[in-house]
Amino acid sequence: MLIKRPQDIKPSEITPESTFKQRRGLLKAALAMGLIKAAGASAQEPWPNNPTEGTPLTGLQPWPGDVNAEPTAIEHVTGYNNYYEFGTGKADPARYAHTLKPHPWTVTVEGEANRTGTFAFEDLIKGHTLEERIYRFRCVEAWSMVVPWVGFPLGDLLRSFEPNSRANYVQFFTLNDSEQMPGVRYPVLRWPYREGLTIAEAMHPLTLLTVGLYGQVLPNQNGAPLRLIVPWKYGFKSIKSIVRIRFMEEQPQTSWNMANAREYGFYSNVNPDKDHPRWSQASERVLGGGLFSARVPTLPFNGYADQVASLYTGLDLMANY
Ligand SMILES: Nc1nc2c(c(=O)[nH]1)N[C@H]1C(S)=C(S)[C@@H](COP(=O)(O)O)O[C@H]1N2
Ligand SMILES: [Mo]
Repeated sequence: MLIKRPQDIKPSEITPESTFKQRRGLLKAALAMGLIKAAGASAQEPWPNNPTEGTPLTGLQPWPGDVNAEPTAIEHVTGYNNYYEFGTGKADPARYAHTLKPHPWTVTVEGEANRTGTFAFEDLIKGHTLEERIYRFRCVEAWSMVVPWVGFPLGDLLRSFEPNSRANYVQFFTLNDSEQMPGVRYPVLRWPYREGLTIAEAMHPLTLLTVGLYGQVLPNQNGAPLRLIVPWKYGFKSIKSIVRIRFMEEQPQTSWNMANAREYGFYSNVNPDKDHPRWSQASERVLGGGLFSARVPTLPFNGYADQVASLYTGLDLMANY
């Protein structure tokens, strides 16, 4: 993966960050006063009709597990991206992803489950409570951000398809359309972009089916209209603009593993002890800290070890990276 310097980060004109902070402050105060419940009581308000870039999402529930750190400025979250379908430069997705058409959108569900078929995006999120979760997010290239994502646990959706006893893994595919995605004309990766999780990882309550950030619908460059966020794994496991979900008995192929198996394993858990063959994973650069942005030590499982380490009991994490 290419590494760009902070100067390449495009500043954005719109900065809804102050609005975010105000709203967040109100939510926290309301939580403290017992005016609202921490999770899941009220039903989600309808998904906005034909949302465009920046359309606000309302009725979001705060989440009690937020990382205790200041969120990264929105211009970094939406201006410094990896989305190779729109080019390999960090500024390319913000520049070119406007050609993606995230609405209308369908997702095809197939494989080892009782309920399969093609579903409209709106039907998939209907009835789920959207939460705002501030997660630590770490890229394999040793930079990190703190992002207020919006979504709900992927497992809540997957269970509705009634996976059968052979469903040991779940594979995900991104849209593959050269009309909308100029980058797929170049064989930098195996298209469609694909990723996989064990069924236990996919069902883990931290694994977020993500439809927004900073209280708005997902910008195209961040994977509209729906993507995964798997906070204890390197960013590349968090596949964008998903069109297909497949329940599988055998371990699925993933685009990065197919591109370079020595560098990118199936598990891809954040592990400061396991170097990438070309660089250390012991520390990370916190995005948004300016030219001399802080390097901080990387935490096992990106700080989520208490919640997820038990998924890997008995697995050699140096051999299974
Ligand atoms: N379809 C698709 N999904 C993708 C990628 C990609 O190139 N294509 N890049 C991955 C990588 S390497 C990272 S670090 C994250 C970046 O997410 P962000 O741009 O929202 O920060 O998306 C991941 N998901
Ligand atoms: Mo990444």
